[in-house]
Amino acid sequence: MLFRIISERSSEPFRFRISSVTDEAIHAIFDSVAAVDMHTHLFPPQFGTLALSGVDELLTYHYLEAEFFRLRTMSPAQYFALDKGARAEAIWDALFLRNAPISEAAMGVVTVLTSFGLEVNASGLTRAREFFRSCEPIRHYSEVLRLAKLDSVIMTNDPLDEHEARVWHEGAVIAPRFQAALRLDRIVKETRQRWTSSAEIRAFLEQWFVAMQPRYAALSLEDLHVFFEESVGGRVLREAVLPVCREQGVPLALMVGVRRGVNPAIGLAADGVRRSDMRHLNALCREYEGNRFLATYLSLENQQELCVTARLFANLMPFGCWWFLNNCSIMERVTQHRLEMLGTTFVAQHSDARVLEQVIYKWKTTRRVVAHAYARSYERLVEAGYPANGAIIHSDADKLLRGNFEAFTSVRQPERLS
Ligand code: RAT
Ligand code: ZN
Repeated sequence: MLFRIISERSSEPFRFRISSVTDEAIHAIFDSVAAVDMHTHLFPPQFGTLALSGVDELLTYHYLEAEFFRLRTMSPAQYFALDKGARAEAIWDALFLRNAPISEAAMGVVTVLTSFGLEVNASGLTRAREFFRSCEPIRHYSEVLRLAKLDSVIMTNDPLDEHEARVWHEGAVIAPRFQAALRLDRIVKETRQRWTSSAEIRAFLEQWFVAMQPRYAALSLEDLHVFFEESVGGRVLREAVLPVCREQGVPLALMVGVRRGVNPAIGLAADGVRRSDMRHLNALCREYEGNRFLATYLSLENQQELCVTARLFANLMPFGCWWFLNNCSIMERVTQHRLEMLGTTFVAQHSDARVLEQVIYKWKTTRRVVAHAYARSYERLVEAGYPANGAIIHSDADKLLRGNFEAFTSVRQPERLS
């Protein structure tokens, strides 16, 4: 694809020559924009053992563990009886030396190692271990965020996790580029054991909103019908979560379509996917118009309906291609479709990284795929007669990778509880 880009603003910081550019220029723009990673499981070093980094952690990522079990070289029970180092060695041998690491997650490890000048070969694991051991943690964090071109990273923070709660209580100064997202899964699940009234849960949430200053609160679930049920979970959501989020001006992120624990034997990889009934999201956006919702759906079948719902409700922001959708081919298709249906009013992607260095490969892929999808639409736009404009492309890239999330989560509109 080749087309001309005309811009009156050649002094823009992204600095590309405005006279004749290909979609390479669009890729360069998407590559240059600093992103916000709005959903990860990363922690800065202040969180001690929760902050995962290095080759053994990369290899024992649950996405790879699931692929390892497919090979049937070892049962899950045998695997989980090993220590972390031995698990990493088994996966390295099976998925990287005996087979081509062709899957998205396996290829990602290759990308990470290559970005540090490391190779995948018989001595590669030993070398990689030496390399990561030699890295000074704080400097290494900055270097990884620089390589991934991330402005900031949003964590997943569970106030009921004792280790985490201790760090927050001790008042540790959290690295400024790491921000909180208050995860509600356990709070909703364990309500009955812990609290006796919605007022108590509201007080608990309010206290943690103050301590964490979360960018959003988040809940993963199989389906949203629970919001409308006469159950303990339903009441907590209606009487505590929704009002507190509204009052504090904090969006609620809904991560929908996960079936937890389908095969518990394989640990963190145990979860599956199911298609959801979109009527509940429609009802939530309509009946709770004072709330803002970020939403991501795990099932490919739900993607079009999510776009349609977002066209109906401006208090809904679709985000990312979550987990089993975070693959090149699906991400491209979903992003293309969102551009066609929503313009640039969505958050293109998050990494879901659990191990620090994963942001390097996940963001490299995201930038490439989102730029590609955008370039395809932009080419048609230029063909339709629109004068191509570098400044607008830059601003669109910024919205998709950072700005839409920032704008949607920054508007604090305090309201009184009724
Ligand atoms: O993508 C993942 O790593 C999953 O295990 C989940 O963490 C999921 O993203 C979630 O946040 O529940
Ligand atoms: Zn996640």
